[in-house]
Amino acid sequence: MKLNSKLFYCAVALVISVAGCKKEEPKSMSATSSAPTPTEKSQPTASAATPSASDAGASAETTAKLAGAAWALKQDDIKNDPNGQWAIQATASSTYNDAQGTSGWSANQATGAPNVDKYGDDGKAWTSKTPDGGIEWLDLKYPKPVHAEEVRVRESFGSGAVIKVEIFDEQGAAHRVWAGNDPTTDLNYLMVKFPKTAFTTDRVKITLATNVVPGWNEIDAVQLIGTDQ
Ligand SMILES: [Ca+2]
Repeated sequence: MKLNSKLFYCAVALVISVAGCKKEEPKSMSATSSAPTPTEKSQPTASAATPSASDAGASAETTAKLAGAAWALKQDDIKNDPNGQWAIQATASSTYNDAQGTSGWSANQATGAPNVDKYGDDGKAWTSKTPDGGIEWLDLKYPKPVHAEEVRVRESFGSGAVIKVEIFDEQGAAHRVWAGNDPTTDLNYLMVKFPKTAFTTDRVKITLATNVVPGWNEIDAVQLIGTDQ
């Protein structure tokens, strides 16, 4: 009996100490394991540029949460931008599986408001016939001609392959508003800002070099920002 109760207390003590250890371990582990998250998802942090996100005292977890909230707010702001329009028609250099009409990955999957919720291969976005073939383009039409000042390309997979953005004037002449190295990563927008155009436009063309980012490069939606005047 005595031995049994001794054993019992020993066991209880052991359980408590183990439980104590267990509690502490995940805590310190979660701090280190969540630390890489903000840097891993550097795009939302960088594009959000929220001063509070870089508060020295903020824990890694808080920073990640703030970055997540900033990302969500940005998505919402863009979706509801009163000067923003989503495409109503689109053609492309090629489509996966030669998709036509509104089939998955067709050019038309890049029309309308964004509808891809998660970074990854998704038929609700446009992609080209081959993943790494090289130059591909997406040509989009908008309901209302505007004096444009920005184009926002929502990339949903294999982000970072856009090399050029053009808009077209009333005479159909192309005006290059951006060319360069696309910094987009994850599910996010390439935001191309430029001085408001004197002409009006209702057409945007996005050119990609699909070979620069291995795998499928998908575009969920493209927004044209501009005003009547
Ligand atoms: Ca889409």
